Amino acid sequence: MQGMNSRAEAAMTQTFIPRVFSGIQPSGGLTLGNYLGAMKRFVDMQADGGFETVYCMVDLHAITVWQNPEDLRRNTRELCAGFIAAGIDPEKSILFNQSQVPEHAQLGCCFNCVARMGWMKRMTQWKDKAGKNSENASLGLFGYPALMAADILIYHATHVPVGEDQKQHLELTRDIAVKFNNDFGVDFFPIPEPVIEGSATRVMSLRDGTKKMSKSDPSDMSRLNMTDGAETLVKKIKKAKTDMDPLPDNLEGLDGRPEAQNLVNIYASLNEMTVQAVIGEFSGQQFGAFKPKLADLAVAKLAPISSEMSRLMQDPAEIDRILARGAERGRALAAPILQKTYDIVGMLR
Ligand code: AQP
Repeated sequence: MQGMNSRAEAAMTQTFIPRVFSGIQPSGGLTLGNYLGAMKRFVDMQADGGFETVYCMVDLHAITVWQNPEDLRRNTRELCAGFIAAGIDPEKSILFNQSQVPEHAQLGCCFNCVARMGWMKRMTQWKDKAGKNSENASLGLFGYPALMAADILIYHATHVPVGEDQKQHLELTRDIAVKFNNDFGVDFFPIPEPVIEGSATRVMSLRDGTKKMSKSDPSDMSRLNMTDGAETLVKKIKKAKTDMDPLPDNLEGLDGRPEAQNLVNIYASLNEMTVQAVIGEFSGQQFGAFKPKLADLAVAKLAPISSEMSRLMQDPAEIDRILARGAERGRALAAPILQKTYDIVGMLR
């Protein structure tokens, strides 16, 4: 990844170890949006070598909306299998589920007292997820961004790879770090940098190009799941909504065509090419011709990940061991940072 080393160096000059943190909720199956928007970056940053990398299945975030306990356990293991199948090496990166490192929740408790109600009320994810029925939404959902800030700052993480939808939460994390440092007159928490890169930072629903592809969308046809078999991937791409026009010969030709833009972005990201290059290759062709090419590409890139996930899922005890070991390593980093936070705040020990 270009520029990554210079970013790592910049973090070092601020005396913070260049460290990456990011998480994914085990709130359903892993989607292509999670993979292209987040997980591919996680793998790049692990490969970069300039960072320590900490990746987490954020189960405490998942329960901010109802989760069936058995499904949550299964989804957490499956997500862990997804991380490993996509290229996260649990020896190189620290990989665990959030609830096994209680320091996340403990620092989250402190940050609930730093974050302001007004900041939370402005979060678009809160407004979208709570909807019109916000009186009935959980307090956890409202406080989600303060716990997310704790996830990141409990490791003094300097860089956070995320999809576009998490940008606002990252800004709030930075606000919390600044306010804590100012309130206590310290330079304790780093101000982490979002890493939002690539041509698929916001993968959209296959049924509606104005809506984010999401694991919790009631329509399974709206998303590609990382566990979908070849036949399902082909069917979903074939049925994906598009318009009647051919692919344009310039980028502006995709303006106002969200579904077309989305499929082109997905192709570019899966094939590691620019959107411009995709347009160069397919300009003038109808989506009827483009979709089979996209489907072949999706099958070629995703099927190996999906089959490795199924293989790993056959040994849940091994997944549990990986998570427990990752949690132990996570705690070794998090515990001293929590203790120092408590000292700064004035807790006796
Ligand atoms: N459609 C997307 N395009 C690009 N990036 C995406 N991410 C999620 N959807 C897309 C990125 O994946 C990471 C993990 O997201 P998450 O699971 O913690 O929460 P989310 O953003 O709320 O994802 P979902 O799929 O929409 O989950 P539900 O339906 O449970 O709310 C983040 O970096 C996110 O940006």
